[in-house]
Amino acid sequence: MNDPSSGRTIAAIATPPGRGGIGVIRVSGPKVRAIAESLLGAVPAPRVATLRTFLGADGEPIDTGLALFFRAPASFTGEDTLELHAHGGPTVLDLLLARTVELGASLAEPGEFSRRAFLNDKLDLAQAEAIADLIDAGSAEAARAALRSMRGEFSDLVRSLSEAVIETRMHVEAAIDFPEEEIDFLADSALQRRLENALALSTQIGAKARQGTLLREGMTVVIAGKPNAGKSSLLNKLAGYSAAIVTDIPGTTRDILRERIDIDGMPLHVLDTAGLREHADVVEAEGIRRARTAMLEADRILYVVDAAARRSEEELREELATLPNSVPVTIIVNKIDLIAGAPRDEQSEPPRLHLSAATGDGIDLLREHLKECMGFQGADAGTLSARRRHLDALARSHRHLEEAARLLTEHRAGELMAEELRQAQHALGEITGEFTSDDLLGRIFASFCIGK
Ligand SMILES: Nc1nc2c(ncn2[C@@H]2O[C@H](COP(=O)(O)OP(=O)(O)O)[C@@H](O)[C@H]2O)c(=O)[nH]1
Ligand SMILES: [Mg+2]
Repeated sequence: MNDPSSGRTIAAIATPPGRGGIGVIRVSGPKVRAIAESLLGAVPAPRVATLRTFLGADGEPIDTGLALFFRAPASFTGEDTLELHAHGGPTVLDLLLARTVELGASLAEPGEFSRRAFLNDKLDLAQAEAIADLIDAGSAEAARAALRSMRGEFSDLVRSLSEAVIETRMHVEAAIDFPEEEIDFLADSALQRRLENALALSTQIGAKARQGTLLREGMTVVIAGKPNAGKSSLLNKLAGYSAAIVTDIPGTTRDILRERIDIDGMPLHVLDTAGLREHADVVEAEGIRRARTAMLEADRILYVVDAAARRSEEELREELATLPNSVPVTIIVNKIDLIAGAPRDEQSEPPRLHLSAATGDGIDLLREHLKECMGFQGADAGTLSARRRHLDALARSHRHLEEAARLLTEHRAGELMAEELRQAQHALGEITGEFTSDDLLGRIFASFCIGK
């Protein structure tokens, strides 16, 4: 183990503060056996729950409860570990914790158990992060996704990509080793195929990870469209109260309004913006500028059009063309009540929903649609949990792969390609924690709870 603090034996109350049926103290490290002998009279048989009296310094009982001993390396942390399941009152747990400290343990830092598990190769970094995500999950769907990642499904995908990159890199390095045949090696169509496969896999994993992040952090949705299309009315309907001012005067909304909305436990950040039009006054023009900036940072744009103010498909296409092309769009055909239309979800590309923000008809379709966009696809869709950090690393890796592909087709530059591939591999290693700085590890684990 290369953790400088690993010689310590750590202890913490692993259950949340307050009163409960039981409370759990967790102890891990080299002194666990000695602590167990003093506190319980003997080290319990490994992995067998045993009813014990927990003894104080004077031999007086503090509590009775279950003791569970895990022998290294067959424990969560990989070290000797003891769990004491006591009665869940703050005084009892504090006394027990103080007793373990008297016996040589020190108080665990946030995430220290998980950190040890990581350092002892019990789990990789993405799996450790998924534990925290599971604990923090705001919906059943998010919890399922976190569980899949915790079990290693996300890491396995990243590793398969990493292996594809390594194979490609080996091919390129073989070429460099035989300079006189380098061009032939690099011209091999197998290499081209390897790179293409790696890029395809990278795109696929990137999409999955992105979905996972949305599920965890919630997605940011910007409502945009022309003045009076009903953007603010839509925000109000989604929020369930009158958050934004609605009038029939075009240009009512100027500043951006933000609302956090929950759909079945999944967080959604909805931004209402100034209507997009030309010839606005100074204030409104600033609002429009902000609307465009917000759109650039959005996970999705809801582009609202007025069903009653007929526009040709051509016009609509022109309007859509002014939106940032990197952000997915859903078209909201609003005010169907004015044309006696029925709410519906056109399964088109881009998706198009017909609804009325005034009557609320079709809002349920929009909620379902947004849930789907966030990765809520039913119980066995296989969504994984992921974090921004993973997305960043995947994006960097992808850029290096693209650069490698460019170097291959345009220059047949083996050395440069090998370097790009090495960097792609390195970025992927950051996800699983193969390559990470102590600094980053510190930051990640510090955000965990105590006792985890
Ligand atoms: N009939 C009808 N009127 C609507 C609907 N949505 C909005 N409006 C009206 O359209 C006008 C502009 O609405 P508002 O939400 O302020 O539009 P914004 O400028 O896009 O924010 C207001 O008079 C609203 O009452 C709708 O679904 N049906
Ligand atoms: Mg408005």
